[in-house]
Amino acid sequence: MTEKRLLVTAALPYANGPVHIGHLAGCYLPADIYTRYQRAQKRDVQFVCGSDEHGVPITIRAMKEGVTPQEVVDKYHVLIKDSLAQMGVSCDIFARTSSSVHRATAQDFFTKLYEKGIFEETESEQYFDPEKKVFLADRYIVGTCPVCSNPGAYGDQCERCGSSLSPEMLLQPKSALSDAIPEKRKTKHWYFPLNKYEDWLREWIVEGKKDQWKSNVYGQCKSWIDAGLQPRAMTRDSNWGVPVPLKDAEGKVLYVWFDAPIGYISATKELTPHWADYWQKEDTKLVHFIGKDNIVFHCIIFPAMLKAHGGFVLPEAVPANEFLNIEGEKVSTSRNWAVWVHEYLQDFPGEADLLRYVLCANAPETKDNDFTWKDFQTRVNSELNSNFGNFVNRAMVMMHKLCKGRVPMYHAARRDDTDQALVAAIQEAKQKIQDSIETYHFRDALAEIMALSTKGNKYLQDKAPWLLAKKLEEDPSVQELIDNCVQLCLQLSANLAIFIAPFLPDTAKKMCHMMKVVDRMLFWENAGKMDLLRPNYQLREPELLFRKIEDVEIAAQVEKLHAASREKASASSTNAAPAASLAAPSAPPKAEISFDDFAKIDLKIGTIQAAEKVAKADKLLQLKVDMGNGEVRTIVSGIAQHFSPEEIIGKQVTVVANLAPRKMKGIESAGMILMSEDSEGKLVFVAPGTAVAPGAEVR
Ligand code: B3M
Ligand code: ZN
Repeated sequence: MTEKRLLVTAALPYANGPVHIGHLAGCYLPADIYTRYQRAQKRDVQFVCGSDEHGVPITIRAMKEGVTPQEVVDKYHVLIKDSLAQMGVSCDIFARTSSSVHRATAQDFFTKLYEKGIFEETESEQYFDPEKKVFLADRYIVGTCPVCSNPGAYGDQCERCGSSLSPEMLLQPKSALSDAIPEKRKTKHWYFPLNKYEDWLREWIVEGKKDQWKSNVYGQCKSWIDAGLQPRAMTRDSNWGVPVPLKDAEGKVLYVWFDAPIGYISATKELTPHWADYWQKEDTKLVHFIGKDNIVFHCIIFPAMLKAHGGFVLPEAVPANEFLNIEGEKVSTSRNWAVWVHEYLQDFPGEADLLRYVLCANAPETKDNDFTWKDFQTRVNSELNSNFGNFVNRAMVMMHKLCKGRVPMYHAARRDDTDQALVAAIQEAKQKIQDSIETYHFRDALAEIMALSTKGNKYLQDKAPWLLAKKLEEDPSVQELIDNCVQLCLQLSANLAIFIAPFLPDTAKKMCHMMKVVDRMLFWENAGKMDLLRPNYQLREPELLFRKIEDVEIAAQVEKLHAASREKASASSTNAAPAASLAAPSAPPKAEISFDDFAKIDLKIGTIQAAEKVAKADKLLQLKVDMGNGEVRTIVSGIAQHFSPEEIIGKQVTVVANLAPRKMKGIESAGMILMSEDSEGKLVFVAPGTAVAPGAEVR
């Protein structure tokens, strides 16, 4: 292991909402474990993070809450910062991209690229709100989804059925700001020519990182590069963001993915006057912890920007995690299907370590994983309590009962194979744990620690000092055997404190308190030592490290999760109305129509005869629907992420039979299927209660 200077970053959370446990498992906990370990190794490490306070998500949230973007970011910056701090995420700075240091840093970066002639200036047509006189990001255009008829679909996506859309595809498109019909206008932007960095990226990543980066990260980068890179606009028309530092750029700001990663640099600047060492000296190891949805920005775009600028180090590792689902379903802020960190902390005050444990033991390091409250309970009760906590507690209790509350001496003359094996196991564990952490395999490292504690329990069981104690009267020298057992168990406990500290910092602290040792003992150089606690040293009374989680607590959490999502669904029963959505354009009931208007719609019941996935469209299914009288229609529906083709065959559905046909992915769709959502926000077909003949009219 090289003794390089280390700079650790964790993705800057958008300050448009609280953080959930998927965020923790995705990048904040791994970054924290890694950094705490590096600090214990006495390495020169800085861990920077902060809130990402620009971009469309923030302005949308502001609109929805009827406040200014600044008010939104002020609120969520504090909430996120507190949640992370209380979870023990020990970043050295939690900065914000609305700071003046950041603005200057991002502008300087842009100017440097501009002066080097890197950017291409391009005029293009973009949607414009003629009433508000602003350009509209795709997200700011709302209308009816052509796939599921959700009236609150966005110009880039329908959050009800998941279809990827473009503004042109929306029926009745409107500006989310004013209800005006958007027009196309010319606007100028500065493009970063990613295509010119393709060869360099190929060499640096495809050839250079093959065996170094995690396969999920490497694979994503490779397919991006193989698909060919395009110039990317690095500016936007908006009044929220870092202003573009050019004369003819009024009303333009830096693209949020241009400024956000520079946030790592500006955060380091705010943290230390030696910031440049961490960014510009070759012997710095830069590690970005992120979730998988941020891979391309951290592995391709930002490095290309750094390369174009010159003089910066590039990331040595980007250990991105996959996603954490909750109770078998994808986290959805729009459906409020999430476990919010600030709520966990309210419900489990002072118990950050329990969640840290479960999220690391079950971290989505190589694939998406599922968090369930039942698993939380099982792991806390049977792994933390019955294994780790139990071992430490028994060691302490034995010492108090059988060794007068003092650390006994070790009588080397009576060492046996079992003792030797335990000592060897501690040393082996140290090596494995450190190798795993250094290669970002935090689950493995944690499992190794738990395995060591299992060995401790087994050792104690085999030695059974409480049985030995019964023989003391006839043979007082048995005390030496008791002493040896308790000695080793206590040394193992001290070692466990060192090992667990990066993962469960509060627990390690408690252990230090019980063992009356100072935090300094937790330095990694002490791991593997068998003289951490001196003989005759008096220790405190043991206290339980963890408590058991009761069934009622779990039931309450599961109910809370469902209730929150039900509430969300009913608060927005007319559409999906996601948290990040625009309440105004979609929520109000539609204008009254005459019966004649209604009578124009030809609603019929159909039966799905066949269904198959549409190539290159992960959201679409192509259906053959029996419309009665021998008529079978092709209808394309954006439900592929909600239903498998097999499960819907034979289902009856309501079809808008006289909707003008539309082409989707080259397939002509003749009609639309009516959908609704159940109380949990799951998509369901609007269907007759009993089977009816296909072709039956809906009146
Ligand atoms: N704000 C996106 C996200 O939370 C983002 C990360 C920025 S890291 C520079 O997914
Ligand atoms: Zn839709």
